[in-house]
Amino acid sequence: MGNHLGDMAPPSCFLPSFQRVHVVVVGLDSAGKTSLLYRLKLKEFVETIPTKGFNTEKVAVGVSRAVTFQVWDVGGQEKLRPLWKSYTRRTDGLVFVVDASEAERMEEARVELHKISRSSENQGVPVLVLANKQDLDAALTAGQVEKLLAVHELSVCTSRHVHGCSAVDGEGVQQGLEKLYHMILRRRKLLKHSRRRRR
Ligand SMILES: Nc1nc2c(ncn2[C@@H]2O[C@H](COP(=O)(O)OP(=O)(O)O)[C@@H](O)[C@H]2O)c(=O)[nH]1
Ligand SMILES: [Mg+2]
Repeated sequence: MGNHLGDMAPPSCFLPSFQRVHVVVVGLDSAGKTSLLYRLKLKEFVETIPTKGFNTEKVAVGVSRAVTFQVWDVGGQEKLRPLWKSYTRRTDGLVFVVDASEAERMEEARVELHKISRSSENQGVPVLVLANKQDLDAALTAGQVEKLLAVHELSVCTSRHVHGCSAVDGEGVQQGLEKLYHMILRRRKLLKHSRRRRR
């Protein structure tokens, strides 16, 4: 799967739109972000190469596949993480992917999750944590991942959900994104109401 260059300007079609749903997938290197993107796009597991910049695809979400998400998958290596902010600017939702079989990297993941979610532009942006690689015996459950990432310590104005999944067999991927979609809709409604009240 082709990698786009990381130093390209973030896309201009990133502006908020009520027709489109923009979602950015971040997380440590090797968590399975690109595999999840192509599982959603192609409905199969594909071998990936480490992402140097980003990949982006339109994917259909929901039981009826009625909602189209533009999903941005951003490289997770340490040197690429400062770029996450450029992609999450004005995003509708954040997907934070963790390799649930790597308990020893949960602390590193916790730090990055809190950093990106707390950044000023992402205040209140709904967060879906995907505890990926549930097909492996060593995988921690969604509940265990939730605790280790201290998800309850995210800002109270951030709706969040932790879902177990596997890019290999596709379990839990669509369900997780549907949950994110509902959180995004709820936030849009709240923002609309508060704008009306201010007028
Ligand atoms: N067992 C298992 N391996 C996975 C899964 N998702 C990704 N991988 C593997 O994990 C490695 C990193 O995946 P990749 O999608 O490139 O991770 P990224 O760096 O987060 O984009 C690859 O060897 C994948 O084949 C999964 O759900 N289960
Ligand atoms: Mg990748």
